[in-house]
Amino acid sequence: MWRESLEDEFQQVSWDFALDLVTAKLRETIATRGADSIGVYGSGQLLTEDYYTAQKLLKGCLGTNNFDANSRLCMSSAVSAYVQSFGTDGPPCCYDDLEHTDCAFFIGANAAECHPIVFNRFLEHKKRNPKVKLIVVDPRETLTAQPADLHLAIRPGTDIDLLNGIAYLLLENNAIDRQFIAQHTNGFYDYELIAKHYAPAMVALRCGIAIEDLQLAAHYWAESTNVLSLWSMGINQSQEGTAKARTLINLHLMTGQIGRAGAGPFSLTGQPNAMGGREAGGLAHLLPGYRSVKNAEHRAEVERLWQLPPGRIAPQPGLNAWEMIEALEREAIGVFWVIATNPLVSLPDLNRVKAALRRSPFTVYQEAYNPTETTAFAHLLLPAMQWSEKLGTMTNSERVVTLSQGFQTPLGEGREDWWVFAQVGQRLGFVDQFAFETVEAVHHEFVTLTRDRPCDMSGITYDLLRSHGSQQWPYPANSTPTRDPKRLYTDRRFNTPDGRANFVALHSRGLAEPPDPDFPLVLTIGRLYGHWHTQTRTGRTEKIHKMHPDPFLEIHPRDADQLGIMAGDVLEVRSRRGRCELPAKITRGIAPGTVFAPMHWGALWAETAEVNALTHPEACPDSAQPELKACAVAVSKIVQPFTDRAAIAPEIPRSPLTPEAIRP
Ligand SMILES: Nc1nc2c(c(=O)[nH]1)N[C@H]1C(S)=C(S)[C@@H](COP(=O)(O)OP(=O)(O)OC[C@H]3O[C@@H](n4cnc5c(=O)[nH]c(N)nc54)[C@H](O)[C@@H]3O)O[C@H]1N2
Ligand SMILES: Nc1nc2c(c(=O)[nH]1)N[C@H]1C(S)=C(S)[C@@H](COP(=O)(O)OP(=O)(O)OC[C@H]3O[C@@H](n4cnc5c(=O)[nH]c(N)nc54)[C@H](O)[C@@H]3O)O[C@H]1N2
Ligand SMILES: [Mo]
Repeated sequence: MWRESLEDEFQQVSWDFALDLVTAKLRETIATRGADSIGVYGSGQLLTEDYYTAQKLLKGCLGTNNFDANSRLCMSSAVSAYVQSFGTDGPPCCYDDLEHTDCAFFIGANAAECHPIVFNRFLEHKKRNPKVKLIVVDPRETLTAQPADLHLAIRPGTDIDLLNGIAYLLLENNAIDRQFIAQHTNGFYDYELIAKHYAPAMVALRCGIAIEDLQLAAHYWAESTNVLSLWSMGINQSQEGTAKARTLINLHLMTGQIGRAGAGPFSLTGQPNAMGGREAGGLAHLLPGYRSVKNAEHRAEVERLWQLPPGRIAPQPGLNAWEMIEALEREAIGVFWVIATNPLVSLPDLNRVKAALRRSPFTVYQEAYNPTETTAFAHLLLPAMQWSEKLGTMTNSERVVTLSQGFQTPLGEGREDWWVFAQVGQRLGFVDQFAFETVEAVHHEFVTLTRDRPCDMSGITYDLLRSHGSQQWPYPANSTPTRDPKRLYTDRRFNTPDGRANFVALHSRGLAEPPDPDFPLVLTIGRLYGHWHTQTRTGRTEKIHKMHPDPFLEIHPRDADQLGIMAGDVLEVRSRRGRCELPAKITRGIAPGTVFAPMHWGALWAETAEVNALTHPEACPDSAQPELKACAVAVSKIVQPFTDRAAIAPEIPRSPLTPEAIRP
């Protein structure tokens, strides 16, 4: 569907018309402003083949690295931490480790709700082996924290204090692996100097926890043969996301807890194919096969394999997700192309995002559903098939590649995302580069580019996956299929030039926007068991709607008392950037001074409950991942419970509000 301007109604057009229009708009903007005036914003929900085809089109044929993905908001800090500590990306652990560990250290991860299969597998192991410990580090008493032996309800943003505090105690008790440190790492001396500043009393005070609990955490680390730490957004979504993850990796390096069953730092990825996106080069600084756009050899290899002239791939990283918004503000973008993500709910500082998108001369939105909050800001809507309707591969957190085989008849005129990129590529004149007849041909070409790379999967074919099931990389040509998972770094050689892993020596910087007298509370935002992100997929399901009918704000009774708030009161939540309205849920399950809201209710699903209207885009300098987990807010009551609430927050709808709700 297409419309000339955001004020017009959409009219239905043919695929031919739509593809010609995209091609013409791309040509026009390249001719007038250069290829860097194109911005493509994709998603960890694309299949690897979709991702790969887009990289070839943008980074190869068109010569702009302006392809970024919502994975920037999700796991880019984990990527940069692995790269800096170990030399390359790639979680070193495997899911079997859940059954070999003596101590699981979940930090900034509510796996009971967000990775329930992982979590239940660990809980079964713990039930069978009651000595196995569970430590959970989270400002909230989540479903993950409830069965824990130790829950450290730290203040948001104090993870590095806590981790350095644990390091202090491990050093003091000589519970470190000096031989491992000496033979396999660099930089320990500097880290030791830093850690010595983190005496227990100071750490406990900063984190808002008891000294005994800190000591117990260090004791569990010290006494366990195998410690497995599992982290997710409470670590990554921070202005010091990379530093947090690296400091966690420090603990594994100083105790030698890596490269064997049941031990290691395991980043839990969020989206189904976030890992495949990394392998295919789906961030603005990456190229396929765990390569970097900054590396001249990598660029030359990829140019050769893509049959492009030397120098075609630009040596500088492209615009990341937030930089694309800033470029739209400057009117430096001619074509903005959004695929498989709903940025009008999920990006920070939504009011700014909305204003930026109003300035976009041509926004293409390639989506499986209509409407979403983002359709209101698009000129062209391209209907996409989703995973259940199409064929292609995905990789999970333990590096296992699965062939996802569609099982539903595709709806309407939806098409595969890779097909759209290939069509546009051909229309732009790259006929040979996009001569793929099938998705299998795309896959075959992609795996060729992984040969001799850390994520080598050049031996993986669709036939292999069909006949032997999912396979784990590295899987070079002529490998033998197996269901036994492999760990990385079992030989204790890392992917750095000297084979040693790197410590980092960093002090805690805390939150980008700490609370102050005007905005005295820290808002953190996360997920609920039943909903998937922006509800496009879960909001229309009656059972899920019953499970989580309304958005809410969790607040501690102490804070509620001070503000005269009762359960069910409708609250105004304000930050420096915006406001929203949420019913109060009073609970001791959240640390005083912190409030929590779920991320799932965009403008289509509830009135005035957009929590990302409050958040800010301050990001980690290494990963550019924004601090979506914390901003300073003020909370006040606007309506008594249930009295004239309907006037302010009308019935929460079961189906989306009318598109009027999201008129740009
Ligand atoms: N049901 C469900 N499951 C999902 C998803 C979904 O939408 N719904 N989405 C998937 C995706 S893409 C992702 S990325 C993952 C996310 O999975 P998780 O990261 O586990 O989920 P979140 O709820 O975003 O955040 C986890 C926890 O971080 C805590 N936290 C906040 N600030 C801090 C802090 O400063 N330090 C620490 N240590 N913790 C903090 C929050 O209280 C929260 O409980 O889930 C995946 N799985
Ligand atoms: N404050 C705050 N903000 C957050 C987070 C947070 O914890 N706090 N979490 C961040 C994280 S980790 C993430 S991952 C994002 C998620 O945020 P989004 O990516 O915006 O969330 P989704 O609702 O998963 O959007 C994916 C869209 O892709 C469509 N889709 C599904 N499959 C396909 C396909 O195959 N092709 C195409 N073209 N479309 C498809 C779906 O219909 C859906 O509309 O939110 C981020 N924003
Ligand atoms: Mo995510």
